[in-house]
Amino acid sequence: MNVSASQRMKRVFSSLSSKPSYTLMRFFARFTLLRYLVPKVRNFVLRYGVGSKVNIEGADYEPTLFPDIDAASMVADLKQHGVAFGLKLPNEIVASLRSFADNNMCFADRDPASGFSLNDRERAEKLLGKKILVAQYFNTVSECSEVVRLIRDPVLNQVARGYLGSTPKFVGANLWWTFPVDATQEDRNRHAHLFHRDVDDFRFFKFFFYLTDVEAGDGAHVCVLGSQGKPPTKHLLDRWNIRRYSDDEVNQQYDSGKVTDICGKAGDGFAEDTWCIHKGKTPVNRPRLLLQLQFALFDYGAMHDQRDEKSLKELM
Ligand SMILES: O=C(O)CCC(=O)C(=O)O
Ligand SMILES: [Fe+2]
Repeated sequence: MNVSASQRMKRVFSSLSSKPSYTLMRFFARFTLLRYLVPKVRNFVLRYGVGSKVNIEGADYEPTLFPDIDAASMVADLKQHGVAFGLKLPNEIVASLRSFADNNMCFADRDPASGFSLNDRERAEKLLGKKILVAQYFNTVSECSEVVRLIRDPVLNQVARGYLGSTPKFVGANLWWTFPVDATQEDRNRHAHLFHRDVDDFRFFKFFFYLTDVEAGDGAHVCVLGSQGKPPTKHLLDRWNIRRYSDDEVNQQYDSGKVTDICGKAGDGFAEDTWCIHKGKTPVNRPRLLLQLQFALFDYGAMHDQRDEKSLKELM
């Protein structure tokens, strides 16, 4: 899957004209100095009263779903390891999110034109002429009250504020299935099943909640502890390159104890700065349903799952 230099340039120019701030951030946010400076400048500007203070109305007043969580220790773990464990959703929230997933269309390959109901997956695969590795729901913030409840949760917001070092911005919810199929390499690459790091902002992180049990073989998320800013490199400039990494490269670069398959029960959650090296494993046994909530400094409009209802089509 070698993309030629001219194809790459074409992509960059088209992205620059459709999403200029996001594209520029993707270039600059790979540099450590800017990752350090931009949050400081943003803080300075916020302190002097420019810009909004909290983007989720009332975030600090709702009762938390995580009364046993020590936000400060989660923030410390996130800073040290790039990941922090210990979140647990109440059973009734898991049940409601599962029921949302059971009763709404999901979209193969995150394509608004490829909607199908869960029990129609086989038919959808026939219509698409391929196995479906990933299917995502859209408009969860407007359609699913549990997602809103989580976005507003004071403990999650406290973690976000602590880790980002200033007023957090909620920038997107994503809820998706990963199915145990013999997926093409192209789909595995497209759906983040190869090691990579995300450049989603100068500082950002995500909460992940498993909504199905995830044991070995069920598509665990894999994270390399402490790998923030330390990617495998083939040569000097590769340090600033954003690319996929092979399993071999990752296993050679880091101590085996650092490469962590995150298994868990339905409801288990963790926070991760995906500037760390990470990937999703392609499941071989059971499907995985995952809810992800992302917080950052700036909202480039690129991370959310909102789609115009009119663009959402069921596969026929
Ligand atoms: O499916 C996964 O576990 C990987 C997802 C991922 O790469 C991400 O959320 O940034
Ligand atoms: Fe990622």
